[in-house]
Amino acid sequence: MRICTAVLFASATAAVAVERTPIATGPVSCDRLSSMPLRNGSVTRAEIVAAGAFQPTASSRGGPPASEFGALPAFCRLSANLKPSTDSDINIEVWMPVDGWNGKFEAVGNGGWGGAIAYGGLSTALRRGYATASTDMGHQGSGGEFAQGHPDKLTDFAHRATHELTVQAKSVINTFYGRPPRFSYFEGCSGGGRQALKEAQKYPNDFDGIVAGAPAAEWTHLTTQALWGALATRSDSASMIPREKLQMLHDAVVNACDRIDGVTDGVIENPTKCRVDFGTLSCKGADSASCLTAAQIESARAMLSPVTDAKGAVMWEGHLWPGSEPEWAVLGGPQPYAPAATELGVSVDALVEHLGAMADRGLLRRVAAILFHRRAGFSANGMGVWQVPEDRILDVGPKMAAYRGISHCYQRPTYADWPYSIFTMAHGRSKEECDSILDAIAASTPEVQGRATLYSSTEFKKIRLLYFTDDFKRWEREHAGV
Ligand SMILES: [Ca+2]
Repeated sequence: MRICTAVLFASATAAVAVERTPIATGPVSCDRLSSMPLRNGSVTRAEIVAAGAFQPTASSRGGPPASEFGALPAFCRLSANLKPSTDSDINIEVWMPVDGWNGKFEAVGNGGWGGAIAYGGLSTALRRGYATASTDMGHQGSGGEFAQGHPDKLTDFAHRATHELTVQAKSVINTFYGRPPRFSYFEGCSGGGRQALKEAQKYPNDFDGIVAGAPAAEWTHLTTQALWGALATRSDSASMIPREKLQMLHDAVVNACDRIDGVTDGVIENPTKCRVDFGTLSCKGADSASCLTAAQIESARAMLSPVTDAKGAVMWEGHLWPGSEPEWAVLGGPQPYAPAATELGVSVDALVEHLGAMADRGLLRRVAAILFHRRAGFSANGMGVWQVPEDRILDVGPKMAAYRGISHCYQRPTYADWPYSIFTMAHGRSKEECDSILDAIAASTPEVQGRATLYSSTEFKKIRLLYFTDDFKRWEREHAGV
């Protein structure tokens, strides 16, 4: 979760192996690209995708919303599999606008371990008129397990897949349009920023311009630094800095360092000049939201410190800088899925991926935390019951349901001595708050002919049912005939 700051590198012209400039061969229809020969690989698909017809796959989860894919222009979609080594399995896609090509090529990077085509990046570039391309970096899935025992796959991930993508995509673009791109660019952030730096360093003739956003370079050191922060804040519960204190920390840092750059604008222009002493935030009495305990001060100092060995010698200077506090929970915060993952015997990544797939299939609506609303102060509730003419119920019901203080809204049958057809459950901190909500509803619904409010007098039970448990199944068998 790195903040992407764009850094532009003009590609160097150092003497390295120069790829042969593709020779224009004249425009070729998209479907004929399926028989196009590729060095170290083969085309697996070449087809026109009609405007707005692209369907994102599960691996594009986390990218743009489906509506953005729906806004794509018509394009030629080419997929290919490349094997520059016997153990390589690199998938690439090249997307080329049918109309309105701006004459340029933009390859897009991945994040983290890659492992999927970056459909979001492809979508953005295509909509801007670029011919664009992306690779899965030679493996599937978001983890690094693929690398163990597969040095060639690691090489593909490190740099070869990005380079092979670039060479083949240029060749495909040249064949499809009958001319090579006027300019070629690479853009990537985080893991993609690392790809960008590696391209500039190792294949300087691949691109005319490279945007390396927040590059996650020097992975061995970088991940050690991530562990450094995690170890400092998770060694015990006292060391954990509660997420709700991070903004307070950030405010204190900005307050201390904002003016160093000469402009009080809430931005620390040069964090390397910012020296912060978290000791000044020490709690004078009991722990509270506006101060840090001694253990939390140590954790905060560690988050902004270089990695050192047992003797205090610096092993890695790269560390978080003052101003990064709001994002600390990524490295140093609690992991809400960790207990569930441990219980299921899978990694947190695998669990999150599984949940995402369930959501994609419509089996999971949401993952929610349940607030004990009574303990949070919302202890009062009142069921407003409303007498509404039958022909107005369908209009009035949704209006009543739209009130924020209403959690449930039903229509129920009326009886000779019970004229109330709509039920609205209002929640508040007090009976008066509930009354206010229901009074506001009454004031905005002139259709109401009569009303009453039912308050609970004794609570015998109030739970959420736990479905699919052994207990529940037993109960269903005994009582519900299931
Ligand atoms: Ca400033």
